Amino acid sequence: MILILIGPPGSGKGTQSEKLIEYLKTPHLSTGELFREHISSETVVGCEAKQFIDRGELVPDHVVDNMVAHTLEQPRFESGCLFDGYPRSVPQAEALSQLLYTQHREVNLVLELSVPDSVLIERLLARQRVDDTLETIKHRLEVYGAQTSPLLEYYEQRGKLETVDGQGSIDDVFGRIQAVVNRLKIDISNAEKSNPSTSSN
Ligand code: B4P
Repeated sequence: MILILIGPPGSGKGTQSEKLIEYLKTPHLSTGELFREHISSETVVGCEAKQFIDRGELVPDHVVDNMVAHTLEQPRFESGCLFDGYPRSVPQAEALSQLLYTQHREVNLVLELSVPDSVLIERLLARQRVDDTLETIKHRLEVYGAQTSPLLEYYEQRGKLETVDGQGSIDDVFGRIQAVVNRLKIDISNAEKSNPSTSSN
C-alpha cells in the first residue's frame, strides 16, 4: 500500500505516522526526518537543505526527489510505504508518480490533516524545534498555502484524497485516520477478489 500524509507544518504528520506505522506495519519515509539526519551528519545534502529549512522554505524539488528515489531503492520499501511530508509540491507529486510507475505501483491514498493556523502556531511554538520560531512558522504556513495546497486539488482530481480533521486529541485524530485506512483496505481486498491477477501478494 502506498499512502501519503499531507498537512501544514505542525498538523501532526510525524505524530500520526508513528501510530500508523505500528498499526499497518508499513515502512515509513519522512523527508523532514531524512533531512534532519543529513544535517546532523553534515552531508552535502544536509548542508544544502539546512539553509532552506532554517528560512522556512521548501528544499528544492530536485534535492528532495533524488533523496526519495535513492531511499525507495531499499528492499524494505517493496511491501509499500507511508510517505510523511512528501510530496510537498505538484512537481514532487509528478516525480513520485513517475517513479512509482517504473515500479508498477501507484499511490493508493492521500490523507490530508486539516488544522487551523492558530492551532498550528500554538503547537509548533510548544514543540521548540530549531526551525520553530514564530517568524519561520508564519513563513512555512505561507509556503504551504502557495506550494503545497495545490497538491490537494491534484490528488482530489485523481480520486485519491481524503481529508481528516486534525484537531482534538492525538488518539481522536488517529481514530479518524484508522476509519479511512480500514475502508481502503476493504476496497483493495474486494478489488483483489474480483481480479486476482492484480493481487500484490
Ligand atoms: P517536517 O519534518 O515534515 O515537519 P513539520 O511539517 O514541521 O511537522 P509535522 O506535521 O510532522 O508535525 P508533528 O507531528 O511534529 O518538515 C520540516 C522541514 O523540512 C520543512 O519545513 C521543509 O523545510 C523541509 N522539508 C521536509 N519535506 C520536504 C519536501 N518534501 N520538500 C521540500 N522541503 C521539505 O507535530 C507538531 C507538534 O504538534 C508536535 O509537538 C506534536 O506533539 C504536536 N501535536 C501533534 N498532534 C497533536 C494533537 N492532536 N494535539 C496536540 N498536539 C499535537
